[in-house]
Amino acid sequence: MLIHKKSDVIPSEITSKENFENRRTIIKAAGASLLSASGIVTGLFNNNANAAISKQKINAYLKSKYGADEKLTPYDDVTTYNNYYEFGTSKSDPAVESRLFKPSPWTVSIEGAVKKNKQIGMDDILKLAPLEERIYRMRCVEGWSMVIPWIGLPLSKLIQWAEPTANAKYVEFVSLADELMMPGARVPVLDWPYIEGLRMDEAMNPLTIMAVGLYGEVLPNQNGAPMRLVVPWKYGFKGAKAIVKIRFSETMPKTAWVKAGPREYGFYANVNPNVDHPRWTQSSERRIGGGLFTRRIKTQMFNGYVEEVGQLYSGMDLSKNF
Ligand SMILES: Nc1nc2c(c(=O)[nH]1)N[C@H]1C(S)=C(S)[C@@H](COP(=O)(O)O)O[C@H]1N2
Ligand SMILES: [Mo]
Repeated sequence: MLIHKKSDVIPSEITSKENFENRRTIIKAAGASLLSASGIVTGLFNNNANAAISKQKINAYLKSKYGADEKLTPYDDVTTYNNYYEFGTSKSDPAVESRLFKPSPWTVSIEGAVKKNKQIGMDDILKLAPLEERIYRMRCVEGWSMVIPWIGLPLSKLIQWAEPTANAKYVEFVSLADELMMPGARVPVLDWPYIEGLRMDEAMNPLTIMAVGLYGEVLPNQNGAPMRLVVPWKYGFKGAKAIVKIRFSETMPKTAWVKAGPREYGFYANVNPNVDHPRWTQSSERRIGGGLFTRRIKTQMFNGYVEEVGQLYSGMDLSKNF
């Protein structure tokens, strides 16, 4: 994000999709995901390259009470216009460069202020709670947004399983940084691994989920397979992908973007149209999928989730705690 200019539309992005379509025909399908092994999904890969990383239906999930009453961003935009610097810094890179990424087997380590350190595999995480669909507005700090039908489980269920102690005031999420499978992780654009964090009450809020799918299918690699954080009232960079470690702590985690640019990216990162980024406005956004020349729409306080999360920040100066 530091490397982006004021305008969030750059020429390379306009042709990116075309390049992607051409390149995808030469790539073959990779390995099967763990969700199929656990019986939660069925369906085999076909020879469509994109199917290597998704196209596995998730059979059983609840339609949740949470959902934006808005037009969904098309699947192709959700899965080809991504930020995932471990796979490159342009929007079209992750869909292409993550094709051979293997999201299974997968184990998550639980550390820090917990009864005892432990590990949990993806299959056991999926048993912690029924999967739910959550249609959320997502707002990137760069000034664009999407509406995505995620499938996941409340983060609170995983935290309950983790058994944090009374000292746990914050939760830290660590993404995988594998230089072999992730070409972008060899490039020092960020201090790897990617780290994000939440205050405990934010993490326990019912809106906060661990996503394992989208559009009724297993999460594509470029969207953070096998499991990524989704916090819809915060800027998209909070949503750490491919999480391998969850650490509870008494002190505020040092997150990757705060380390990279503390004046530009805060720990809270709540969507706030009244607090501009030092280099661009946050008062409006471009909804992806409507074409490049559609009018920008107004950004809403807490991305429109004021009723659900506004009380978490009562008494805080949001221009200081940005
Ligand atoms: N590990 C990791 N997680 C990440 C990022 C990243 O570069 N690496 N980018 C973040 C940013 S800036 C955004 S906007 C969202 C994008 O998620 P999406 O591609 O699924 O829409 O992922 C977030 N999670
Ligand atoms: Mo972002």
